[in-house]
Amino acid sequence: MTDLDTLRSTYLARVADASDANALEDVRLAALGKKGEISLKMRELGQMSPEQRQTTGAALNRLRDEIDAALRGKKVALEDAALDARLRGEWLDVTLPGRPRPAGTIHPVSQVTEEVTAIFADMGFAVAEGPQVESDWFNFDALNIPPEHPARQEHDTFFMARAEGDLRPPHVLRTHTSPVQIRAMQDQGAPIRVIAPGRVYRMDMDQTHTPMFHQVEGLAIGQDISMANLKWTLEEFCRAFFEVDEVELRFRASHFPFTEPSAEVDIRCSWEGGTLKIGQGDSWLEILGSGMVHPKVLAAAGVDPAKWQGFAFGMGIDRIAMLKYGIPDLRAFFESDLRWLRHYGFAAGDVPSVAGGLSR
Ligand code: 2NL
Repeated sequence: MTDLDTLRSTYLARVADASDANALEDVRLAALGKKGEISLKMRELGQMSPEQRQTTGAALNRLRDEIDAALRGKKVALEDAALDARLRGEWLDVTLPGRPRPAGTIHPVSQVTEEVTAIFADMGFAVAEGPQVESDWFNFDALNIPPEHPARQEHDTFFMARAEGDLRPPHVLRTHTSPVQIRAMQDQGAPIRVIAPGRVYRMDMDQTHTPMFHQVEGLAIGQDISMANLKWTLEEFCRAFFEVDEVELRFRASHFPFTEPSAEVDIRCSWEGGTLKIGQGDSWLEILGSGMVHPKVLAAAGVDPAKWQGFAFGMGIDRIAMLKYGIPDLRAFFESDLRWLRHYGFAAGDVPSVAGGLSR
């Protein structure tokens, strides 16, 4: 093996072994740098005979080009490997969902409140809100509930504590959302169409009652609004809410201090196979109370009963949520059990609308 053959195999091996850019630069300097072995051999050409210089010079040029090509090739290979390593480190699976599913869910009470609001909004009812701590005038007197009425006794209503010596009547936790509608009539006058959903409080606690629950009341006052308008409005509501084509309602005469006449409303249903079906069957289910607003209530709210009349109704949101979504136990509604909330809760962003579907 000639001198040059040894140089070739030595440097090509060192190029192949270089593991990074610095090692490769060391190899380049050792071979092709100013004081590199190939460069030193080039310098020796000057002392050679012309024939020898020609053959050795050509061989040295070939060797220099060969090592130079190997160095360039290795440089590209090292850069490619470095880029591959970086891309592997920065790898992102773009097929994964961009946003994880939110951990929380919409409570059935919130969902049903939104559904009820969407249905009545479609029929021209605005939403009214008001305080949960009310004066006894707004909660009772304005609604024609007399001082001796059982609801006004100590053990049925939550009364707020008073300072000693304060002889004014105590405020109460509202027992219905009717006071919200009294305030709406005082503020806006007639004609008016509002619903008032919200929390209400009664001193009651058993299998089917919680001391706080949710109610939605509705009110429509005009010059000639009648029980017929009430019946159509409630039928329309039930069709939309229970998502059935036909419903049948039954009005039973009843009594409330704030309406005259008053009616409790049942909806036709069946319990076949243990599951509730609304719209057909041999059973009736009570779903709400209603009536024509009592003239004294209109007067208390600043609306002239000689000129205006209308209907009102009230129903339990928790109760209709249980009926629609097959939730068996009322008390679980307010226990904040995460498993219950995940099971009965609704996906955020499934905003109910009459056109787009209430509960999909
Ligand atoms: C029920 C019964 C009802 C009303 C609520 C009402 C409101 C005003 C005037 C007159 Cl401002 N009435 N609300 C009327 C009838 C029945 O609720 O069983 N609720 C769960």
